[in-house]
Amino acid sequence: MKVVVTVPTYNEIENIERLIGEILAQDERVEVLVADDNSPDGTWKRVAELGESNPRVHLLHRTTDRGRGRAGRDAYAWALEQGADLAFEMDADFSHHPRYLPAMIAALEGGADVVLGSRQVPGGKDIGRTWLRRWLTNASNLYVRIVLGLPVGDCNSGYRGFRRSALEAIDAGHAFSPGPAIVHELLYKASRRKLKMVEIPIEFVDREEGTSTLTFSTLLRSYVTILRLRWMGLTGKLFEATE
Ligand SMILES: Nc1nc2c(ncn2[C@@H]2O[C@H](COP(=O)(O)OP(=O)(O)OP(=O)(O)O)[C@@H](O)[C@H]2O)c(=O)[nH]1
Ligand SMILES: [Mg+2]
Repeated sequence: MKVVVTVPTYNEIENIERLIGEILAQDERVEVLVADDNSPDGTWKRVAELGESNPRVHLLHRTTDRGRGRAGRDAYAWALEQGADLAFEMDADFSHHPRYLPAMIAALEGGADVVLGSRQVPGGKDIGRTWLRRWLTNASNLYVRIVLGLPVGDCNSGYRGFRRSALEAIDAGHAFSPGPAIVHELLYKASRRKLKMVEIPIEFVDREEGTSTLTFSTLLRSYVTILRLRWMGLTGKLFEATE
């Protein structure tokens, strides 16, 4: 069985090497794909070097069309092309710890189509964030859950895994969200396809190294995108749109 763990990166030089090491240590079937947008700090160079000596490490070096969503889309397309049976996505900043991967893999092997690393199920936690950031996360989570009618607790989780059939059912390789809203787009599509979703509790730890790419305008834009997603779902356009 082939398991691909994809990691979108932008300026994650402080995290990437240790992260890759810890991901690979979780399960010998795992391969890593880093989808880097030509990070000025040279994250992609480090990954390329690691890939030279380790065939389980792969780099998707993107030089145009920068974006968290674009990188995610291309990473899923790559995983499908390479024949992955299971594909995961996680952040590079250790907010999503690799130690949860075995339980997430087991959930997919046990029959789930989609698995989420979740802060919003018993045992899940949000650590090291300011109350304001936690409040923002909770409020935005509630908003997304209500507007899109999602059957899960943690709608904002970017830590997730899919069976191949699920990725195909939602056509993840052609996701249209350019930015972080790809997280919601794919979840909404999965729910519209009635895929079986399972949440695994995680302790979400705030970024310690590197800098955040989250800005207020990105946040606002993603609220509008949620409404757009809902509109597309209502008008039957959700699965027609690509880019
Ligand atoms: N390829 C690519 N990856 C990105 C881009 N923006 C962010 N990322 C990566 O996406 C993941 C999530 O981004 P974060 O900066 O951690 O966003 P966040 O978790 O909302 O905010 P902080 O943890 O506070 O920084 C990280 O692995 C980033 O390196 C981008 O434009 N292109
Ligand atoms: Mg982060």
